[in-house]
Order: sequence, then C-alpha cells, then structure tokens
Amino acid sequence: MPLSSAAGALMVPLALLPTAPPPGGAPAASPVPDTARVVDARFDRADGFVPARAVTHAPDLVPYGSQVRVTVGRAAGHTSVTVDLAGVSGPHEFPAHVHTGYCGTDPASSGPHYQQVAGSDAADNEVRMTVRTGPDGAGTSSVTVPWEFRPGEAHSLVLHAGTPAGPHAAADRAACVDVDF
Ligand SMILES: [Cu+2]
Repeated sequence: MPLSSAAGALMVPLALLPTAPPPGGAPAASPVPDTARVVDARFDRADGFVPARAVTHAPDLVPYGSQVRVTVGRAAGHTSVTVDLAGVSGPHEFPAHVHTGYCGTDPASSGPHYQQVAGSDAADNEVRMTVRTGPDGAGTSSVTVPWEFRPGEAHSLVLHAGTPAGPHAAADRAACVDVDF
C-alpha cells in the first residue's frame, strides 16, 4: 500500500472521534465563554474581621455559605454579565445591578449604579437584571450591553432584596460581591 493511502486511512478514524468534553467541569448553570472572567464566591458575614469577597446583609434571603458566580464576557465592544446563585432564598426575584463601589460592612459602601453615560436614563445605560430563583434556591440571569466598562469604575455586583421582600424593602441591598469589571 502506498504511504499516502496509509496516511489517508489514518485520517478517517481520527475525524470520527467524538469531540472532547468542555474543560473545567465547574458546576455552572451557564456556559462560560472562552474570553470570560469568572468570580466564584460564597457569601459571608459583612462585618467579618477579614473582609469577604461576597457579603450578605440579609442572611434570611442570602444565607452564609450560599454561592454566587459572576461571569463577565467581552466581545466586539459588548459586555455580557451572567449571575448564577445557589443556596439562596427561593422562589424569589433578586434585582441585580453593577455598582461603582466595593462591598463593605455598610450596605451603602457599594455606591451608586455604574452608568455608561452619567445621568442618562437609556434602557441599557446600566447593567441591570433580575435573578429568579426556584424552590431549590438556585437561579441564573444574564444581560449584554453594547459597551465596555471604563476600567476601575465598577467594583461590585449587588443583589437587592426584591420580592417577596419579607421584613426588607425591595430596594434594600441584600448581598454584594466584589467584581472588578
Ligand atoms: Cu442596584
């Protein structure tokens, strides 16, 4: 058999091999794009001696040890933000926004909403979504905006109390995770 035919015969079975499973194997509810940055954290108390990356101001809605994943993807001048929650209150609707400041003991530490154009009320001027959890306390939400963050001006993702709010006001800040967008 000529060498070229032998090489050709080898190519067929290789081409028929199944594609490899995606790397990582993380328990994500959402696929992680190749170019994404991912922050995984567990919510901890806001007044800990060592500041936690993710803090809860309302443990009845966002218990200690519950989990958050924030995935930030950038492509062609657009930015996508995906939030995955696990172990939180459910069924529930958590408004989730990107804020300018870092999380802190004081819920107000996270500052105002990041705005792409200051003062604009355009629909996609801020990163806003609603994370709807099921009875199992897990939920995910994603949004894409047609711009990229100005570096160093957006530092947190805040979960507001939402509904049902129980003893809280819906706009109260229930939890916060530091993300350098
Ligand atoms: Cu907000």
